[in-house]
Amino acid sequence: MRQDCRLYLISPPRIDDLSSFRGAFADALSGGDVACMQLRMKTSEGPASDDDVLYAAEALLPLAREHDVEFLINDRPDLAIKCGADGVHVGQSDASCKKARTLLGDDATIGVTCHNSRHLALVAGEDGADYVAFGAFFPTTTKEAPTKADPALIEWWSFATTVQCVAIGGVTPQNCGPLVRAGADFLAVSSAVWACRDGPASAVKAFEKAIKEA
Ligand code: TZP
Ligand code: MG
Repeated sequence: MRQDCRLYLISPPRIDDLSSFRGAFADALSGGDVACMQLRMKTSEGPASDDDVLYAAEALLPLAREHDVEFLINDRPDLAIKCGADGVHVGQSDASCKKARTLLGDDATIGVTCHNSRHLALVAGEDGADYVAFGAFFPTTTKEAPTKADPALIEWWSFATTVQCVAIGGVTPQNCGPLVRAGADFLAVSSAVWACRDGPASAVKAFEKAIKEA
């Protein structure tokens, strides 16, 4: 049992109806423990406009605060500052972790995509990342994930460092056991929650149970 592994939500790549998505987010938060929400509004066609991201953040951030859930913005430290988010998640081709830290300050949460690379993760850790994200562990249609990762990477990381790690990519309540047992600090999930047939709350509940039983 790894009760210290927690759920990290990633928004759907497109939010066409913000009021309906706000309802889905509230539903997810009512389902059980959620550590974090990352607003990631981008598809293979490109990112949403800055205004749309800020508008969505304005609608969702108060809910996150109410539930003591960290609210992060994908890719853009500048937008994270503008909307008052808790931090940012950056990829390898976004602002560097160091730059994000300079912009956001010591108290901000900064996470870095490290694909399946020990080297990238060690560099991110050295640069002061609060967490590194590994993936994709399972097939996903939410993003064209460039790399495949294995739970052994998480096991090595948890043994080698104290920097937290996030497991991402096609994670579901049914397949998350090996990631939890390997020592993942967070399971980052999008479609398994937002596209759950029984609704987001039921998905969050199912993750909570799967984590407890792992
Ligand atoms: N990075 C690697 S896979 C992925 C991201 C953002 C998408 C995760 O979404 P899902 O629906 O949980 O596979
Ligand atoms: Mg990015």
